[in-house]
Parts: sequence; structure tokens; C-alpha cells
Amino acid sequence: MGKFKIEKGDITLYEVDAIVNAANTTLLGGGGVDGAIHRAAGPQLLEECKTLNGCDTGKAKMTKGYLLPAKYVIHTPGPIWHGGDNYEDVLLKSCYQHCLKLGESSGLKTMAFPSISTGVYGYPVEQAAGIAVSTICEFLKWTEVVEEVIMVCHDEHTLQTYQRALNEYLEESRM
Ligand code: AR6
Repeated sequence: MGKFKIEKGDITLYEVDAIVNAANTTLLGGGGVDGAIHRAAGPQLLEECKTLNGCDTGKAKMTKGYLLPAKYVIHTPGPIWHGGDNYEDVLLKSCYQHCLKLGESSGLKTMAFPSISTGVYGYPVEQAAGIAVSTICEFLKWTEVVEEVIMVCHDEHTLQTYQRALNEYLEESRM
């Protein structure tokens, strides 16, 4: 059973086994957290990403962390929000699940996630937070490998939304 934390910060500064990148399906970089991770990791990250042949939405692929304090980067393309009737919730949950399973099968003990899809991809953070929190907490109940998952929120609104989602999840699981 692992621990779950929600913090405000910059994920590129986290010294964990793996940070997760909210990427796009090309895996060749972009703006937002993806741009920040590529800048901090240096050009070797892009070189490795070029060998991966992209990644489907909802799946995940891992690279080394290069100049980052994190050992590895797990890249996952989140769903683009198209109103909510296009399997966005299924795909977002799948992102978290694939990243967590990849971390576990690679023997990682500590992982940090950004709020996948809630920036450029437009997923409403209130809905995304519920999916992220429940998927991570369910996984942490049974894993014997991953010891800690940190949700790294870049701004105050995102932080408060994830904290509220965690409180709601804990209340519901007590009922
Ligand atoms: N640390 C933690 N979180 C961050 C950081 C950071 N350094 N920088 C931004 N965020 P976004 P998406 C937050 O747009 O919505 C890229 O171009 C940000 O405030 O990075 O999944 C990709 O290449 C927000 O809360 O990712 C794709 O094309 C969250 O990270 C597309 O954007 C996600 O915002 C992916 O869009």
C-alpha cells in the first residue's frame, strides 16, 4: 500500500523515480508541462522520443530523465476535451492506469504526476481531478511496489480542486 500526496509545484524539479509527462501522440514535445520537461531534460530526451514512434492516447511510454532530477519520464498523451461524450473519461483513466502499471512493472517506488489534459487539452479540472484521484488511490491500495505518488499541481486553483476531490473520495470510501 502506497502513500498519496497533493502538492503545488514544478514537476521538473522533483527528484523521484519517474515524473509523468502530459504529452501528445507524436511524443515530440510541445508547450505546457511537456515543453518544460523537454527544456529541463535537455535535447537527449527528444532524441530518445524520436525512436518511440509516438504513442496512442490513453497509453504510456517511458524514457530516461537525462538532465532532470527524476530518473525516468513516463509520457502519456491525454484526451483532448470535446464536450465529454467522446470517451474522454475512459481515456483519461487509462492514462493514469497505464502510467501506474508501467511504473510498477519497472520497479519504481516514487512517481509524480501533473494534471493530465487540464491545460491546452481543455479537460475541466473538476472532472479530471475526480478521475485522477480515484484511479491513483485504488492503485495504491494494492500495489506492493510503488510507495509514493505525488500529484504536482502548477497553480492554486488546480491544487484546491485536487484537494477537494481527495476529500470527496475519502468521504465516499468511508460510506
Ligand atoms: N509542473 C507541473 N504542472 C505543470 C507544469 C510544470 N512545470 N507546467 C504546466 N503544468 P498542459 P495537456 C500544468 O497544457 O492539457 C502540450 O503542448 C498545467 O498548468 O501541459 O495534457 C503537449 O505537447 C496544467 O494544469 O497539458 C500536448 O500537445 C497541466 O500541467 C498538450 O500540451 C496540464 O497542462 C497536452 O495538453
